[in-house]
Order: sequence, then C-alpha cells, then structure tokens
Amino acid sequence: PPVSIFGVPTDVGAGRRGASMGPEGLRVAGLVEALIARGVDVADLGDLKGPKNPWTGPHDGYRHLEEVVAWNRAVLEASTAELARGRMPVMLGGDHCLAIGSIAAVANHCRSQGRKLRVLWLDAHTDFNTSQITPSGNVHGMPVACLCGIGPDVLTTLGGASPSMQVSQFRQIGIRSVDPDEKRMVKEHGLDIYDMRYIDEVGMRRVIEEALEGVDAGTHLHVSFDVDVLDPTIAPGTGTPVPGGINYREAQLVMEMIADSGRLGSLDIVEVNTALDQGNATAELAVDLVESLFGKSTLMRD
Ligand code: DIR
Ligand code: MN
Ligand code: MN
Ligand code: MN
Repeated sequence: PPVSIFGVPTDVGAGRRGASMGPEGLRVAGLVEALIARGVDVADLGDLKGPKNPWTGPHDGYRHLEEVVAWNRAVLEASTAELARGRMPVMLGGDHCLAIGSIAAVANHCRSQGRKLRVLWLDAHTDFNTSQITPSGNVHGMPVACLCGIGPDVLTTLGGASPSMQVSQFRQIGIRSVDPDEKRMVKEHGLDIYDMRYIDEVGMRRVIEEALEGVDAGTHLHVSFDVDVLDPTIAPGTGTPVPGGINYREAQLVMEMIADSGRLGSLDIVEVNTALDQGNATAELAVDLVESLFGKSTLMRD
C-alpha cells in the first residue's frame, strides 16, 4: 500500500533530550528517497505539533504526563486518518511513548476491519513499567503496559476502548534490559519475549519464524522499531543504549523476513537521538534497515 510518513518531534517521554530531532535525522539520512527508490508510493506529511518538553520531575510516578497525552492524541489522529485512507502510517519518533497513540490507532482500525493484529516490538527494553514501579517516571518505559490497559486512564483509554491490545498480540525481540519489578510484571502477564540470550541460543532466523507464527493473510503486522534494539557500537545515537544488542546481519535478517511475510501494515521508528549520535550514523542505519523492510535484497529469492 502507499505509505504516509509523519514526524513526531518530541522527547517528552524520554530521560535524555534529543529524540525530538529524530524525524529530521531520518529525513536527512534519506528515508523518503530510499522508499521512492524501492518503488513505494510515499508522502511525507511533515511533522505533527505538540507542547514543548517542560523537563520536570515525576508527579504521581509520571514525568510530563499531560504533554505525553497531548502528543499521543496527535499521533492517534494522524495514524487513524492515514489508515482510513488506506495508507500505511510510518511514524518517525520521537521517543517510544508515542507508540501508545500509533498502536491504539492500528488496534481500532483492525477491530473495525475484522483483521487480526500482531505487534513486533524490537527493543532492548520491554517498556512494561507502571507509575508504581518505574525507576525513572519516563513514559517511554511504559507504552506496552498502557496499551494492555495498565496505566493512567488518560493513556489506557486514548483509543476509546480499553485495553487497545492483549498481551498475546505482542512479540518482543532483542530484550536485554528489564527493571527489577518490571521483570515480575512481564512474567506475571506472560509477555512473549525473545531476549538476547534466546537469540544467541537459537539464532535470529528461528526467532522471527516463531514471532511470525500464526500471521496470515488476515493479519495486520505492526513493527515498533526502537533503535536501541541495535548494538550501541553500530547505533550509538539513542538515549538508553544497552550493550549486547543485535548486530548488523541479525537486524537485516529481521527486516528481510518481515518483508517476506508481506504483512507489514504500519511502522514506528523511534528513539533516534541525533544529539548523541556519531554524525548521523544511527539514522543512516535505520534507513538502510527500512530499505530491507520494504523488500530490498541482494538476490531474488523464493
Ligand atoms: C527504563 C528505560 N526501563 C525506564 N526504558 C527505556 O526508565 O523505564 N525504554 N529506555 O526504551
Ligand atoms: Mn522502547
Ligand atoms: Mn528501548
Ligand atoms: Mn538494506
């Protein structure tokens, strides 16, 4: 389908400033041109607008909740509109709190169309914190919980229905940093997690085969790509780098296997922090990977 790109220049959910420059970093790295070169019908809608980052401490366990809600409402509206036009929303973050809005929109869309929804959450982190257990108050550590109905009403009901998602619709890949209480939470709720140890043990091919199990012609696949899933040696431009991430070949294989599934319906590219990058290397790598996600490969295969 045709693609609609929009930027969401904010870091209100993050613990370091600079993810707000992610959209422009990705554009400067040639994202739009790369998709055009793939033969994709792509429109860049520009950037959404929202409140500035007040950069204050947590209130009741959340930093900047009001601003997080405002930005997510804008994302929800933009994603909903593009899905309704039959276009694939590609959200350029911005920090990962914005996936609350983008995935709430996709969940509504799938519900109204009677389609199944599978979310591949590519991340070093499980993002399943709550206000009670968060070590930081940063909402970018909470979007998966919020989408599953665990969080403040203003976020869990953002899309209207609560919860937008069932835990069983998520597959989390590349995980290697989970906070102590968050560990209990993801275990209790039964999140399907492919952590780095599992990737090491069985290899990325099997991981993605398993994560895509049950995805069929009636399934919408949403990819939420937090660039901190990548090893910091190849993707240093992100706010919470964690050693031991997926390498270049593994990342390419993930993207190529998702492309082969033919089911990609929507995409977030988040946590590119150009203020922490070496040149624009992280955005450039993200663009390289998105090319593969849209079908670029060395040979024709079947
Ligand atoms: C940490 C960091 N678990 C927190 N989370 C991040 O603050 O909740 N998620 N960086 O992407
Ligand atoms: Mn994340
Ligand atoms: Mn992360
Ligand atoms: Mn490529």
